[in-house]
Amino acid sequence: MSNLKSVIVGTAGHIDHGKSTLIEALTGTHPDRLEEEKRRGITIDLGFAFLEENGVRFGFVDVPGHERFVKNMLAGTSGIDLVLLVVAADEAIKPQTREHFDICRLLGVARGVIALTKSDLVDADSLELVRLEIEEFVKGSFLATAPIVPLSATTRAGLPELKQALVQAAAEVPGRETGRYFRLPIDRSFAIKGFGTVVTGTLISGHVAAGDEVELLPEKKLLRVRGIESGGKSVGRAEAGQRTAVNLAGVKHSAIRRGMVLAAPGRFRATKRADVRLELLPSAQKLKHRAEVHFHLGTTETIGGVELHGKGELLPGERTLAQLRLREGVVAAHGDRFIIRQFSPVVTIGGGMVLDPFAARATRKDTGRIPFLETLERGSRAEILRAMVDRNVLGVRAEEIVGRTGWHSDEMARTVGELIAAHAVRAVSAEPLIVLAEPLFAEICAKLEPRVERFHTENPLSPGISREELRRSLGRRVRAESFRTALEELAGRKKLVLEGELVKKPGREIRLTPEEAKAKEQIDEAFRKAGLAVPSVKEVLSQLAVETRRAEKILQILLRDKVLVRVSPELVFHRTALERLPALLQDYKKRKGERIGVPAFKELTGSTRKYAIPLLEYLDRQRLTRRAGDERVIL
Ligand SMILES: Nc1nc2c(ncn2[C@@H]2O[C@H](COP(=O)(O)OP(=O)(O)OP(=O)(O)O)[C@@H](O)[C@H]2O)c(=O)[nH]1
Ligand SMILES: [Mg+2]
Repeated sequence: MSNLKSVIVGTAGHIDHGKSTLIEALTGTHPDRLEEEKRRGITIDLGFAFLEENGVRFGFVDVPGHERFVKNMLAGTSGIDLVLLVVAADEAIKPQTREHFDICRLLGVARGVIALTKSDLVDADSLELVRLEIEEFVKGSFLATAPIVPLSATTRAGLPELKQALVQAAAEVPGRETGRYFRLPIDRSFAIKGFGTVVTGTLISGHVAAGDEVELLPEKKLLRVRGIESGGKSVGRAEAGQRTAVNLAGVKHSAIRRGMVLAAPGRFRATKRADVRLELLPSAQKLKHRAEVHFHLGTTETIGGVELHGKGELLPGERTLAQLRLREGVVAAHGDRFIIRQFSPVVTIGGGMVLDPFAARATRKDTGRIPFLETLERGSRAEILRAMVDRNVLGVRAEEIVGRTGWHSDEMARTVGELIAAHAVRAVSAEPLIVLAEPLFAEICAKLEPRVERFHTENPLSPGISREELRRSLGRRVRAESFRTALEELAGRKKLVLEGELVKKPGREIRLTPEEAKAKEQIDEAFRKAGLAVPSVKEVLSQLAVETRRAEKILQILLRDKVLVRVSPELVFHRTALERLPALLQDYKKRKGERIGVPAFKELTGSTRKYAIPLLEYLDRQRLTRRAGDERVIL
């Protein structure tokens, strides 16, 4: 069973041309399920049937031909591998033959088989005429070389030939992306007695297994997979390219609708603004900038406004890059195909491919958008990543790369690795991974060095600039991670030295002039001599021969070197004075017990109240004492 190739075939064609009858003739299952369908003899909603033939497991999606149900047809056609275009010999090509054909082409269906049904109703000459008409119709298209098989579901003539043509076309269907993240656009939700909720759809990427946790979008609800069926059989796991029924725990079937998506948790999210490649059908009327349209993607539909990039209007048959503003959030990934239909009257007018599912608002100033989108459309993975990174001065997070490209995180990591090795990007953070374009990174480095240099020139008495101040000088358009990495880079290249919170140029020593050196000694001396009865800072500085600003810098140096210690905003003590305190306290504790009040402390240290309180608070902070009411406990 596992070596069967799964291929999804969607029918297409005008109403009453014999699509459902043909599916029944091929598979034994009549795809029409609804009471109303049986009564009216037409298909209204999607029908499903399966066939195993020559090593291929065909999953058929039968669509309605009625023009009023094209939106159901759209939900069924996205995700098919092959189209079975049905043309009745007695009617030939009709409006929905054309519309369905256009839809298949716009959705990127690459191949198919053409069934010329009801051949029992016409003579050989008429049959030949219709065949010519069809050949003319598909000329130059994806169906140009598709076999045209005349048949009759009534007499069963031509059915073996059709099966053979399907098997042959199936052999050419390439394998799907099973390595990407799981995504299943839902086309039905119902309940089965004893099983609970079941949803079905065409699995378009990745795989899903019983026991998996999946996310229902756009609801963002986590659910557990109880079981899986594919092709009408219970299976442990289903892969991209298979019709899949998922039995879900923890949700009512009525809470799930066509258009919702089951996906790998956290990997997809809904978007309301996407940049796309858009193509207008030759049969459509011209499309104006900002026109409203019906938008269909996967099994979902909503209304959207079309903003043409750099154009006032789009002429029939033309292509352009555009931005779609969607009324409701839609789960979309790079490369997804979509269809647009005219607002009113509702007819298919075009479609295209999603390039950037999380586009920024379109602005006139953004001249880089068009080349960027062209790269997204045609570029290699490395080119795409590079273009994304180049457009973002802040750098790009791994999560964003995966979200905008639809790549698996392994593919993303490999591509990032290639670009790092090629020195095109720089990882400024590993966890979470954030990459920045190398030229932008180099620019940050280039700004930092002269900034530090200038700081030294302007502040000769300061040992270095604080990281915080240096960071601020770069402005807000630099991430903290980029700044940190740039500092490390420059430190590694020995261009800068990092010392705790300070950044300086290497070999940069504070060079004091003789007067400054003298002043430094004087300050040191003044505080040392004072012991615990310290003078005010102002008083000391005012007695120096150097100007106040420089005197303050010298004080800073003494504080930084911990010769002096700031105990309160106003009070500075010499280290040697403070170093005496623990011994004094311990001695007191031995003599008088562990509690000491403010008066006793004043007496012990020979200080006044003005000093005693800040000193005690300092000692509390140093955990040498602990406050207990009005007293302190010596620790
Ligand atoms: N004589 C003859 N009649 C056919 C053949 N195939 C289908 N029919 C008849 O054509 C009518 C329409 O067939 P359907 O299979 O319902 O057509 P359909 O394309 O599915 O129609 P919609 O789903 O409504 O678009 C039915 O009455 C069929 O019995 C055929 O090969 N020969
Ligand atoms: Mg039908």
